Amino acid sequence: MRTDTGHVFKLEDYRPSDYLIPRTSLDFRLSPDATHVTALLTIERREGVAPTAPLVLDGDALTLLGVAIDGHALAAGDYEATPDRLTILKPPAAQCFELRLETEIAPSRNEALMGLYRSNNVYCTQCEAEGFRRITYFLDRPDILSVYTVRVEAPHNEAPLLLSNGNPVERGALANGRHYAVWHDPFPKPSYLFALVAGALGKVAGSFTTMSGREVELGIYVEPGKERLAGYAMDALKRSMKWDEDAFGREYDLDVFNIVAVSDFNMGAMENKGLNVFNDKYVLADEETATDADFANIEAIIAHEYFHNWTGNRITCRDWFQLCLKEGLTVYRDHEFSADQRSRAVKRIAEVRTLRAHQFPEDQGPLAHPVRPRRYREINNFYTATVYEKGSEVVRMIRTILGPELFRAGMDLYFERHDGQAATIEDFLKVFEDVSGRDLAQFALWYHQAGTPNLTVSSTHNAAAREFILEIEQSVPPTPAESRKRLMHIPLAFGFVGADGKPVTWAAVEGATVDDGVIHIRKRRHTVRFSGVSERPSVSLNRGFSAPITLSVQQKADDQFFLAAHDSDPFSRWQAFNTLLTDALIAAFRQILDGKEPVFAARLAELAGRVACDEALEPAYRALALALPGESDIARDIGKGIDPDAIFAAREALARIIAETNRDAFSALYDSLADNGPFSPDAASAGRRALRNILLDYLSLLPEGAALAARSVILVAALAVLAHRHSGTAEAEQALAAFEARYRGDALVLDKWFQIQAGVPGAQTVDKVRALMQHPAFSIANPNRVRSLIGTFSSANQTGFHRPDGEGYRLFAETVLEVEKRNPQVAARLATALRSWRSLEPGRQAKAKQALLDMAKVENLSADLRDIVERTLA
Ligand code: 0A1
Ligand code: ZN
Repeated sequence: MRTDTGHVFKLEDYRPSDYLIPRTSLDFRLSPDATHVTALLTIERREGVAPTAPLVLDGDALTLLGVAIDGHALAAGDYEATPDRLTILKPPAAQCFELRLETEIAPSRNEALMGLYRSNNVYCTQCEAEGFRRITYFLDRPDILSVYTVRVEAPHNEAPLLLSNGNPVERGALANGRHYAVWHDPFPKPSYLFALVAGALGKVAGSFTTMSGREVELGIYVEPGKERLAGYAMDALKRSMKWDEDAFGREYDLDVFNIVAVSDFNMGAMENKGLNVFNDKYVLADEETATDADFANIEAIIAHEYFHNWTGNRITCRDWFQLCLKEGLTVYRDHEFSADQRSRAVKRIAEVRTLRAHQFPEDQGPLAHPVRPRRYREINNFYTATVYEKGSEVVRMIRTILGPELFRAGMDLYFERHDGQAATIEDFLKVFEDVSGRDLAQFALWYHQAGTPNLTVSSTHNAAAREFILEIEQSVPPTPAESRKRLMHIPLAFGFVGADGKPVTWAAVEGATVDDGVIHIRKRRHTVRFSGVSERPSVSLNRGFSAPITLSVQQKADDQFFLAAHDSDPFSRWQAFNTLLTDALIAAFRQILDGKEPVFAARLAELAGRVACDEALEPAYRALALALPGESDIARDIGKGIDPDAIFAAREALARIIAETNRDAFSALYDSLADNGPFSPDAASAGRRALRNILLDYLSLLPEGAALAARSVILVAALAVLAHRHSGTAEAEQALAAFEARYRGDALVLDKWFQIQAGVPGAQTVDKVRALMQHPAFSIANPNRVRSLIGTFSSANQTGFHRPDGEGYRLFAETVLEVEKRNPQVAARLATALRSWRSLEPGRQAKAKQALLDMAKVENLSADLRDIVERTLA
C-alpha cells in the first residue's frame, strides 16, 4: 500500500519527460504467486536533453530481477532500484537504446485491484491511473505514448484464453501443457491503457462492419455459463459503434474489439485500447432480476468505454490534470448517445438529478475542485462527479454557445489536429475558438474555477411601456483554496410563456446578448430589457438546464404552478413541479422542527395526480415528475442545521398526502400498466415499468399497500418498496428471505438484496448492516459487495447513517479502515460519504467529525484515504 508522502502534484510543474519510449515489448509468464514480466523498452532521449540526465522510471511495490541495456547487464553501481523507483544513473550516450527489465509480481496477493490481479481465477489488469508501475518500471505518465507488443504465456488448462490490446498476431502450444499468444497494438498509447486478461471465460461473439466496410470481430467474455446474460451488452456495443460514426464520424480502428467482465473491479469499467475491462455488474443482465436502471447503465457504460477509443485513446491527456479532457467529453458523448437511443427529455432530467445529487454537494463542500484541478495528492481521488459530470456540462455549454454546426466543426478539427497526441484543455478550447472566431477566455473559467455559480433573478413588467425587465445577478461562492472568484460566462436558455400557454415574443432587447433563446450572462449584473411585451409572461429559466448553476428566482407560486402545467420545455416543466415539491418539503421540515404538523397546499397533491394521468406525457417522464426530491436533495437545498429524521418525516407526510388524494386514480393507473407481454428492455417499456413502480411506492403508503407490494415481490423494485415502507413486517421479512433463498448463488443479484436492506430507513439499520457483514455472501475484499452494503448505507440511507447517537458513523469509520487495508482506492471513495458533515445539526456534526478524526489519527494511512479525510476536515 502506498502510504502518504504528503507530496502535492502541481499543474504548473508539468515538464515534458527527458526520455521517450516509442516501443514497448512485454513478455508475461503468468503464475498466481510469481508472474515473471520481461519488458524490452526502446528508450529515446528527447532532442536537446543532456546525455548525463539520469533515466528515472516509476515503480510501485516492484521486485527487480534484472536490468540490462543493449544486451549488457548493468553493474550494481549503474542503477538504483527501490520498490517504487528505478534510476539508471548513467544512461548510454547514444540517443536511443534498449532497456531490458525483469520483474516479478504476485497477482494473487494483489488486493488493491490495481496492476495485474486475479478475479475469480482470471488474470486481469487495471492500469489507470498509475497501475502500470505495479507491473514493471516505466515512465508511467499519459504523455509517454508507446507501440506495444505483448506476449502472454500460461498453462493452457488454467488460462485457455490469452488477451491483450490491439490485434492478435500469433499463438501456439508449448511444452508442458503451456501455450502463448502475441498481440500487437499499432496505435501508440499511454501505459494506463495497457491491458491483459487470461483465464477460462465464456465468449459471446459478434461482428460489426464499419462505415468504410471493414469487418470488426467483437467478443464479450464472461464467466462460463453466463453468456446468455451478455446479449444486451453486445447489442449496446453495436449501437454505440454505429452512433459514433453517425454523430461524430468516428470509425473503429482495429480488427477486434473485446470486452471482458470481471467480478472484482474498483470502478465501472476501463477503456483499455481494444480490450475494455468491465465490472460484470455493467455487462450481465438477467431479465428476471435486472432493473431498468441496470439496462440503462449497461448501455451507457458500454457506450462510454467504446467512445473513449477516440476521446481518450486516439487523443489522450498530456497529464492527469487534464483528466476531464477525456472524461467530461466522453460523458457528454455517452449522454448524447443515450438521449438518441431513449427519450431526450427523460434522459436530460435524469442527468440533472444525478449532477445535483453527486456534483453539487461536491462543489459546495470541502472536496470542491475545478473541473480541471491544479493540485492533487492522489490522482485516484479525482475521478469525481466534478471531472466527469460537470466536465460533460461544460462541453454541452460549448455546444449551446456555438450551435450544433460549429460544435461539430470544432470536434472534427479536434480529431484532425490532435489525433495521436496527448492534449490539454487549452488545445480543446482552441479548436472551438478557431472554427468560430470567438474568444472563449471567460468561458474557460468553467474549467478553472470551482463552485456552483448562482443566478438571482427578478422580473418586472411595465404594462404602459410594454416592457419586461429581468434583473440578473451572478455570484460564485468561495470554495477551498479559492476565496475570490471571477465572473463567468453563463449561457442561460429561457422562454416567456403567456397566459394562453403560448410563447411570448419581444420586439427588441438590450442589456445582454440574447441569441437563439439564450441570454449570455457575463457581468455581475445585467438589467435585460425586453420591449414590445404587452402582457406579463411567466418566465421559464435555464431551459434544458443550459448551465450547471443554482437559481434563486423571485417567482410567485402561481407562476410555478402555471409552468409546471404549461412550459413547452419538458425539462423546465419538470423543474417547475420539482421546485414546488422542494419548497413544500422545506416548509414542512421547518414546521416539524417547530413541533408542528406539516401542512401542504391541496393543489400540489392534485397537480401530482394530473401529471400522473396526463396521457400526453410519456410514462417515464411522469415517473420522474412523481419522484419526490430525495432526502439528500432536500438537505442540500436547506443548507445547514440538517436533521435527517425531520426531512424524512416531511417527505413521508407529503408522499402520504399525494397517495391519499389520488388513491383511486393511482390505483386504476397502476392496474392499467400491468405488463403481461414478454419482457423487453426498450425505453418505452421501461418507462411504463418506472411509472408503475413509483405508483406502487405511493400506494404502499395506504392501508392496503403492503399486500399490494407483497404480491409483486419477485420484482426488485417491489421488494424495495415493501422492505422500505413496511420494514419489520412479516410480509417484508418473508419476501426478503424468499429472495435470498432464490438467488443465494448469484452474487450480483444478492447485491440488490444487500442494497435494499442497507437502505431501510431508521435507526435499526446500523445493526442490520453489521449483521449482514457476517453473511456468507458478503466479502470485504469485493468492491461490489462493499458498495452495495456500506456504500448504500452511508450515501443512500440518511436516517440510518445519521443515527443521532453516532453509531452509523462508528460502523462506517471502522469498515472504511478495514477496506483500506486491502483496497485504499475503494476505501477513499467510500469515505467521501461524510463530505457534507458540516451541514448537519450540531449533535450529529460533532459525532461525524469524531469519526473523521478517528480515521485521521491512524498511522500509515494510505495516500488515498488520508487525502480525503484531511481535505474533508480542513
Ligand atoms: N477511465 C475509466 C474509469 C476508471 C478510472 C480508474 C480506474 O481504476 C481502478 C478504473 C476505471 C472510465 O472513465 O470509465
Ligand atoms: Zn471514462
